[in-house]
Amino acid sequence: SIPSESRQLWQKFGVKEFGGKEEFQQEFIRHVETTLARSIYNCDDLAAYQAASQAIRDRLIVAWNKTQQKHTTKDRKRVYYLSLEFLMGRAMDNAMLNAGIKDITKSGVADLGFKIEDLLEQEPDAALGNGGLGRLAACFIDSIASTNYPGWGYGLRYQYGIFKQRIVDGYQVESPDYWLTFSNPWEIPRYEIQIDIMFYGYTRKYTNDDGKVVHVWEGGEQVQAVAYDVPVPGYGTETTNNLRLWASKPTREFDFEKFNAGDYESSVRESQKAETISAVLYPNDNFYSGKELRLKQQYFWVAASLNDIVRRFKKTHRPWKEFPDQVAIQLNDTHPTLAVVELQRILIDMEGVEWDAAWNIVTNTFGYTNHTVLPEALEKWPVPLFTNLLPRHMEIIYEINLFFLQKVEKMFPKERDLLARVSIIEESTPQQVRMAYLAIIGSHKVNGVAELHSELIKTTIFKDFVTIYGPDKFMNVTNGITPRRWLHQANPKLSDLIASKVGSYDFLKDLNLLKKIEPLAHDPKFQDEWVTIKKFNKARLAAHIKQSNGFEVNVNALFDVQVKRIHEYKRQQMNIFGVIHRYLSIKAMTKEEKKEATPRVCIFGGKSAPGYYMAKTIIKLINAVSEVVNADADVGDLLKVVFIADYNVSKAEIIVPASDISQHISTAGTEASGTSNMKFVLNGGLILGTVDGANIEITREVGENNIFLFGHLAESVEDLRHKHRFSDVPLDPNLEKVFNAIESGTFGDPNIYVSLISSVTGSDYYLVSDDFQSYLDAQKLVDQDFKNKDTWVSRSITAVANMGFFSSDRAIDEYAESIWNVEPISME
Ligand code: BZD
Repeated sequence: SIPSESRQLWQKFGVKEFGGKEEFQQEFIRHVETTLARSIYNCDDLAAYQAASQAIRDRLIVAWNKTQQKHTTKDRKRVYYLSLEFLMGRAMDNAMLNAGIKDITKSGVADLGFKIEDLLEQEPDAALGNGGLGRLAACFIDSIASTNYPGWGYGLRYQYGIFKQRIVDGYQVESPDYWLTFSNPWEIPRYEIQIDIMFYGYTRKYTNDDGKVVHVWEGGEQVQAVAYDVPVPGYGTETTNNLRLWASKPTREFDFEKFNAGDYESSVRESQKAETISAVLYPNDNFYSGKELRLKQQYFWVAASLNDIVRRFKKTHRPWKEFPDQVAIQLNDTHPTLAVVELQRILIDMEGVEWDAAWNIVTNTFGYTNHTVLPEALEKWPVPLFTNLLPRHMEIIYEINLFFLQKVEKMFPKERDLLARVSIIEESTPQQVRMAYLAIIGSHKVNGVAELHSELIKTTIFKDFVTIYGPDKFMNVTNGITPRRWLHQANPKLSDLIASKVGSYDFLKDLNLLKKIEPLAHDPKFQDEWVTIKKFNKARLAAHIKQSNGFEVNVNALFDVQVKRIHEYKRQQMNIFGVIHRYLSIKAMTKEEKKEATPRVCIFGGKSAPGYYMAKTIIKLINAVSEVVNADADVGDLLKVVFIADYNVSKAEIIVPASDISQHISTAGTEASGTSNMKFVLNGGLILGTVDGANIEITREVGENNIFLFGHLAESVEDLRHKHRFSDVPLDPNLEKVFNAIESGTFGDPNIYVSLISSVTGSDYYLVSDDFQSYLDAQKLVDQDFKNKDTWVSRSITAVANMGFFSSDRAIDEYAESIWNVEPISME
């Protein structure tokens, strides 16, 4: 470290926070001229974005360094959030906001000839996630920093994020999202942090001089993990935490040998192979496909992260039993479950800790969050594949399973079936490793993400484990969203209006303060301002639609939005069938009736997994309906159908504030929580939804009058499915009319939709027909209620006023208190 006589100099010239606009401008120009090697003559918006982000980045790094130093000196327990996905979106606006330099930058770049909005548009989304799970991780690390918890995220630095979606001839077409073309100013490469990761090979054991059996794993393939750090600034605090993303690189020795031997080609091939590990994000959400490369990704990331965490712990020279007092690790779904096995392996094979002591440490360290009850989403790895890739881990899993089953047998000696049901190994051909069971057994707490979901996991997929461990191991932490991005950044006008009424922006840190606007729900002036802002946001979206889809939509129409991953359980098919029903009704209307009708713009958006045929068919149908309806002169402004291509975080920031109604209409019991439902309501839209996921808690908070609920309840779903399987259930008559229209070719070649229709006329697993009438009734009510502008706006205000609970800050406090046992560290 630096000798004390030199330190003054370091302090004197250390990078400081911006004193004002001019210092920002100076830094901006310095980066244009040196970092980018450009000048006043060739600085376009992209270069200006890059220079501005470099200037902001420098400040983030200063805060980052300070925070890390503070956390190291304080030496308190940290939390590590392991997630294969962090769907961050753009960083610049958030960085300016959280660093408190938004005004400086905005007017700073304006003086220099740029508009801040244009610069922000230059940034590609960091789209390292599929949907809700990845976005939740992004909201959570924002909240961990904003509430001053010492916490790091660990993930993979994919070179390709979620694919880009185009619509060609009505179909989804995917192309790669290479988001690193112009380099990424928001990451700090840490080439010095390199960790060797092994795969394949074999295991052997021997007895050492002390008579102890030692297990050795000799890997067959080695790659290196290189760290890239992304600073995560908290809002209204100096705390800047770290998101560490791993990239895979070939090991130098390995490369060198072959190269030296003259085998250039295979040397290059091998090194490319190493890089493929972290190359691409798997584009499935809520679907498991057992690909070896995916398991490799999981182990690569888990092993690198644990090595890092353990190294940090060892620096403190504490005894191993104190590990769980210093480290909490949260498993975001089962994707990082190998961490349980890897920590056990490090402790027993590398550090010589006894099995029981090690296992105690492991289980006290981990918590596991479940995000789904859908059977097709539960990870199960074939034992042969697993054994080949990770032979030592497989042995340890067998051992964990043996001890667990022995315990269960002792507790329930008469229940032979129970053992087979809860075994980590499923006795199928081939055998499978049930990752969720391993995660439960290896953690001290298991949580669901909304009340209903947390109850469901206890009574269905994890029922036996409640019998074994008792109910206290299982809990609920309802999801939340960060109000910084999802209110202030996405909807600055609404945020400003609220601030002007409640006296400050403190609600962005304590969302319960929104309650203060409730008395204004019937205040005509406030209502006017509220409505004006909604109109503005609708016009902003309409401009986007004009640009991307090429047609105008009427901003006075009701904007009805469903944007999320396309999945049968989310029931976009029911929505588009409803749109067709509306279209047919309009066609049958008299002139007088048309005058009374509520005009609607039905907006869809979302990606389908590339291999998900049914989801792709739904996209095609939406686009086919859009084409017919939008061109039909009989319909005019009464109905427009829009599919917004390539839905992502930055598009969500435009779409969410513009909704009057948003749809969250999953079959009851299938959507674990949903988080966009929270975003829409926070922005003054009302929900049309089923009694599912967080819709239930949103209803409790905002009041039954301020949400449109419909459909069967979760408790009836099983019976209904049973009926479909074992008797003839007549198709809903309105749905039949819709199907007749599709089958008669109203929306193009009906052959395209045969399987989509028979999924409903057949077993109707998602109960589209059962819920259809109730859905149409709810839609009718929406149409009627929207005409009454006064009540509509007061409902919108009341709903927003009661959304405080859904801040991810609250969710993080709950995790910290009841699972992690970590405390905030103030930066003062
Ligand atoms: O997680 C989603 C659930 O479907 C939502 O109900 C919930 O609100 C969010 C956050 O808890 N799950 C996912 O988004 N899941 C995935 O994206 C995913 C990705 C890979 C593999 C399995 C699932």
